[in-house]
Amino acid sequence: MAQREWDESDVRIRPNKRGTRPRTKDRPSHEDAVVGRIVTVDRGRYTAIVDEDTPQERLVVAARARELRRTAVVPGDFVGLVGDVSGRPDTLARLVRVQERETLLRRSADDTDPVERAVVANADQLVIVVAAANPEPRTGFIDRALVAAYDAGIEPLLLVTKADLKDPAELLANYSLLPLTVVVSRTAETDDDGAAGAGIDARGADGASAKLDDEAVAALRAELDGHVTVLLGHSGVGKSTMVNALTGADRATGGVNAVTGRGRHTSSSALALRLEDSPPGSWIIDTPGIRSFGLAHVDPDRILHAFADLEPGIEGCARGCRHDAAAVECGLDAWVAAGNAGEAGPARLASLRRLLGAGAREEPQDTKELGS
Ligand SMILES: Nc1nc2c(ncn2[C@@H]2O[C@H](COP(=O)(O)OP(=O)(O)OP(=O)(O)O)[C@@H](O)[C@H]2O)c(=O)[nH]1
Ligand SMILES: [Mg+2]
Ligand SMILES: [Zn+2]
Repeated sequence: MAQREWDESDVRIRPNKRGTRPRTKDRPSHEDAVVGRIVTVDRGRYTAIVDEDTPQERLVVAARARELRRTAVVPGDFVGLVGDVSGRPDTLARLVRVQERETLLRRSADDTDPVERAVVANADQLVIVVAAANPEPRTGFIDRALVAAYDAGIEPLLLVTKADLKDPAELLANYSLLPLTVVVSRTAETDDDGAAGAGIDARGADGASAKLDDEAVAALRAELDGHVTVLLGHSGVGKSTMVNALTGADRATGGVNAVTGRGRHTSSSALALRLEDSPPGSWIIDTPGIRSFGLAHVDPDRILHAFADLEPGIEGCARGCRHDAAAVECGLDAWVAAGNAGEAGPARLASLRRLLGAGAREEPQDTKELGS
């Protein structure tokens, strides 16, 4: 098989008495490597787009070189590729380098798990996706995602789907004082013969993706030009449905289990898709549904930045105040009680304190790929 030729071990220059790992100075410089943008990762195979936006543009599938065994490579990464980079069927290139990242969106499995998982690299926008209903939205998830976005230097947006099922006004009241762009989406009005939109999870008559309201899709689309945007949310909230509407792609979409209220994890790996008719470099990345958003990797001092509506309230705090539930005379209590953070203030403060109480202090160790 052609694959055999490019076994990872061919990175090794010559047998090394002390083990199989090459000494640094023996490593090839790979100056001839071509650069590609990773669009998807699946079971150890890395698919990159090479010579993007040129007539030579192609997809190249690669295996990670042995020396990168412990390096996470995720969609959005720019990588160096050597070997057979023709992109012809059944060829396998070798991924020998990961370029320095502008941003890296990370999460941990839970707040005490020090192992970070890399989600996507080089995104400059994060669309936090929640459904108005089915599955029920959770402000805790949104707040965590906001923390992760700010921590990574990524601009967050909130997308509320399935507004045809429930008015999201109550949910959105929590975020009215944040400088946060919100897009609300729903299915298209059904015509009299009711082709689409039957049942709580709308499907096309052909069983394909729900037909979404054009205006809602256009509203999100307007935020995406010139950006690399990642969609993140629980399973079943409609990420892939939206990506299909934005790109004309045909990502599988699935239902939400009526008993558990959970999606079925229809998408199993992240996929970056180019936005046609947008400036070059405009990409949207669909990700598999995630259950939790652990923040073990985030310094607790940075959590407050995701609560811009509360942040001014710490002026009344004693020096060194941690603003957490154990803090005595934290200025935030008076600030919120005086109505400075609006009606949602008490809920927002409670959410902040949940995160401050949960934040692990341990140093993260390894970075794993999402889902591993
Ligand atoms: N009623 C209604 N249903 C929707 C809407 N958007 C998506 N759906 C339905 O919700 C279900 C789940 O959609 P998906 O796009 O597969 O959800 P996902 O977020 O990609 O899920 P995972 O891939 O598992 O993470 C599908 O049956 C969609 O047709 C909407 O605005 N309204
Ligand atoms: Mg999906
Ligand atoms: Zn305080």
